[in-house]
Amino acid sequence: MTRIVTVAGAQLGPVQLADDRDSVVERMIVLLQEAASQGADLVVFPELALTTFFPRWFVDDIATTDHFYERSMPNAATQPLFDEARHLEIGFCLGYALLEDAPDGTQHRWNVQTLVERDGSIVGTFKKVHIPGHETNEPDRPFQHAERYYFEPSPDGFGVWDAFGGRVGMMICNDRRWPESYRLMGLQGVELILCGYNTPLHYAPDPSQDPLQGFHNGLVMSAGAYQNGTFVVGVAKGGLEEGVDSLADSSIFAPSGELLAKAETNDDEVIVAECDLDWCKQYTGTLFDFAKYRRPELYGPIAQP
Ligand code: CDV
Repeated sequence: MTRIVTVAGAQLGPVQLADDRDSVVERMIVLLQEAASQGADLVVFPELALTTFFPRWFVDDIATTDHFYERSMPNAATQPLFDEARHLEIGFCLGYALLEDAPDGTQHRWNVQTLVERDGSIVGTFKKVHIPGHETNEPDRPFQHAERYYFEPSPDGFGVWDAFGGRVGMMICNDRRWPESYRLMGLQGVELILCGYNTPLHYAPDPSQDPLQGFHNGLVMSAGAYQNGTFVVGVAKGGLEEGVDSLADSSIFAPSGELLAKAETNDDEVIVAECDLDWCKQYTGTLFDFAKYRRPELYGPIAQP
């Protein structure tokens, strides 16, 4: 039996502060329908897809930003997306901010992705592991990247789920730059990694990296795919959002590290690739046969603080 999953990346152009969730969900439904018309089984949306990238602003009272977070998934605003996906028998992966009330009365703010199967059932929700940026206001920057103020890092790490006939993992934006993200999923037999991102083209701590954003984006995902024998799907919210220009370049990489599809615009756009999950075995069963060739007894320092 073949295990071909047709995967679409549903890149979003900018979502401005004035854009409400209903208008964003409408755009996402158009992308979903376009992906379905191209035979997609699974559509991947960007990180924090439902709102503007609010960590670019610092506020003294974090509670004034609660409206950027979802309290449940699905909810009234996203139900039309869930309904249309189920109608089209297409799965999806959605990035958003989640505000959780814990039983002990504490509140938790997470940057998450939820994976939904073709029958509408929720497969799992992944919390971002590597939280970049800063936790206090840095007014000398042209814009903030205060993710470390707005989100806690995941206490769970990288999971892999049985879904879409294969082994599916998730990571979010900055996670894609770390080899450990891919390897931890690789050790769980991952065949398809889904990643949404918002990557401003300007990196204030070292602007010499600005012209390299596209290169680094392709470099890490291609290498992560090859070294772990897995497909990798990276999907951007790109373009000029509230005065901040962000990388588009949504891409799908094969287990060979080869680029299968790449967005051409900075706007709403669908990219599609047929992913034969059995291709992974050509790498995980040969060069990257982990059980045979890894030397974990020598890798201890990697996991030391
Ligand atoms: N949303 C992100 O995680 N962005 C980071 C930027 C700040 C470096 C990224 O790794 O693309």
